[in-house]
Amino acid sequence: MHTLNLGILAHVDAGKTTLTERLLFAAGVIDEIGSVDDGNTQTDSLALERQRGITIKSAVVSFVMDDVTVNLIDTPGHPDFIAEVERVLGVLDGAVLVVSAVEGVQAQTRVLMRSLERLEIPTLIFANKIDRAGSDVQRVLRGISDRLTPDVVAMTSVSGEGTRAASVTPHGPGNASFEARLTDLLAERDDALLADYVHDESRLSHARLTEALAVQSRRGVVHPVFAGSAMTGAGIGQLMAGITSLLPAADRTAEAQGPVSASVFKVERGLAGEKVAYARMFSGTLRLRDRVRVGTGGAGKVTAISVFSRGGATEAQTVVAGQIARLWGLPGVQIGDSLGEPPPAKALHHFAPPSLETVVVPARAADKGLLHAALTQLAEQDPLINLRQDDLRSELLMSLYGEVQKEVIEATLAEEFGLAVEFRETTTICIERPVGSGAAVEVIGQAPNPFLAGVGLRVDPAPAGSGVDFRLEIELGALPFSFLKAVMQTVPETLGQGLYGWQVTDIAVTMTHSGYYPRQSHAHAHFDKSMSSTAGDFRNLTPLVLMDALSQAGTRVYEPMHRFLLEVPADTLGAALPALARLLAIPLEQHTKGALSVVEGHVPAAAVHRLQQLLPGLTRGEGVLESAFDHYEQVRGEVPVRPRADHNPLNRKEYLLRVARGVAGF
Ligand SMILES: Nc1nc2c(ncn2[C@@H]2O[C@H](COP(=O)(O)OP(=O)(O)OP(=O)(O)O)[C@@H](O)[C@H]2O)c(=O)[nH]1
Ligand SMILES: [Mg+2]
Repeated sequence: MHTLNLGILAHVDAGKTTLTERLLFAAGVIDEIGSVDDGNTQTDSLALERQRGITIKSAVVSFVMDDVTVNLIDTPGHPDFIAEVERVLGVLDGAVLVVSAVEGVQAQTRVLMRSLERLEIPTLIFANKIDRAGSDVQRVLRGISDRLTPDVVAMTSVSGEGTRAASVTPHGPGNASFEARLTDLLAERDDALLADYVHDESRLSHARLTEALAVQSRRGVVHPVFAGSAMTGAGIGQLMAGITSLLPAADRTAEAQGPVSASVFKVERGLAGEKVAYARMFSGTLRLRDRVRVGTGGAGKVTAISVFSRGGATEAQTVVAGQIARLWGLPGVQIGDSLGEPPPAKALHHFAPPSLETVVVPARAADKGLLHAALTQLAEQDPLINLRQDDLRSELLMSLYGEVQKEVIEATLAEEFGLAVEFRETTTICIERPVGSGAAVEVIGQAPNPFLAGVGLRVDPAPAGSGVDFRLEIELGALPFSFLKAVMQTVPETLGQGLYGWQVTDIAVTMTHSGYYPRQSHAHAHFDKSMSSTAGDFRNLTPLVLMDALSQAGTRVYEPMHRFLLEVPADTLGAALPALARLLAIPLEQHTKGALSVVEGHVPAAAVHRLQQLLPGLTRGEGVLESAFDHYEQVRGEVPVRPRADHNPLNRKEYLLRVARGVAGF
């Protein structure tokens, strides 16, 4: 049996969930087609998805076609949930990118296609909604060639477009223009084909071309385009044939013998509140009661398995290479973890970090504890919901992608946890980087050092993207390992808040000095803490020294910048450009494309939502904005300061007072 892990991706409302439903029906898994509008589809199963008619979480279903088990992952199209899509990208063998035949290629379609190409995921394109008024597949095909990729070929022709009777005919043998297009496209990357073509044109049979198309499509270098309607079923047969013949469905039995290697792309809570991990097996066989390494640290024992096949997931004893399973018994598991050996690098993917942060406040003050517990649980299912506690102001902060995600979290808290919340002060998440170098030393036994520890640290700027780099300039063994560990753990914790309260990054911290009193006691007496260093002394002293060094080095605050692409009707550009300037956007390129003006550049993440709101008014509702995180840039104008949230003060006196009160340290 062959398997194919297939993602359905598209911009919001293109018809992914409806197409999923249609494919399940065509494969005989369901007898009736559910509808997004009635809230009864297989994959939009969350109450919130059904109410809103949008997909929020990725969902897996499965069907068998010919001799291929297809595990289909329906993904959300809204950009606020892009993290769901990116996680799924790492486990796919192939994808169907859906484009609406009415709305055509959208900004989000381009974002998705770029990721699919970057990860070399073989992708078919499906122009959906040919039954709807306004459908224009030819225009969409041109849009695809111009804006997505030129390496495409239309596999079908459409008649009766824009009506319920719209139908689709596959291009077959004898269709000269189709074969000419195939020859052109395929010969570019196939020397043998090119030679035959040059040598004797008649030798390129339809079968030969179809085979070459399958080879190049499975390699992800050309993209066959299908058309149809998920609603009426037109064109679905052709698409299904394409899925099995043009994507790399493979017999992965041989890989089942290898070492266990899987990737977790989704975590949810089971009926009893237990964690359930969705994992795609890349190699090996995982059996019930097997112990498996989870991520780089822990391990867990698999207590139940259910494997996706012929419909939903069914209980199983084993899961093998190529399959997707739901796994129980891994309490520490998180999205993005590998199980066993780390899977091929493609499965490990970095997401643009969320760039917003908001304060969450329970409507009833008494619910604070409950809110913390609920958000912690949500954050487990979505590792990008970063929770942060502001101890001084006693507030909870949460990181976010956008406003729709915020609404969804609010509704989830209300429905699943019975909690009403308010969001206050949405701000951008900045970072700090050191400007120069700085050093500080506290010697053991020398006032004013109040701790039985000696620590010297130097900080230096490090390359962008390098994070926190800890180095040693003391001799290895000069400090007992438990003390060194205490310092190494405390450094990144302390750097969680720099001079302006933001996370300090791209910094090298070098330990230049150490000192400790060995474990000692008076004769015949017990261990005497007043004479012997403890790890706690090092944990308490390190922030003091590090912040001293950092103050000397100085830091600058950087804000997240998005790369944007703005398409507006040319006559509205005059109104759009001043708005961009007011929002501190930096246009880098500008050109016209037919009746459209295209502007590309950088814009502060903080301004993206505002720009999105202004756009319809500025462009008669026709402007399209695509934006994604690009880099950090030094804040222009007033430097934002984040309220300090913990035991990590700037000044020594305040810090020592807090240590004395037992607030700081351990
Ligand atoms: N006329 C017509 N309507 C369709 C077709 N496919 C989907 N729709 C409608 O388009 C709307 C969106 O469909 P969905 O299947 O939810 O789209 P989606 O891509 O899953 O949306 P998100 O998951 O929220 O991004 C619904 O109202 C569907 O009924 C189609 O082929 N023809
Ligand atoms: Mg959907």
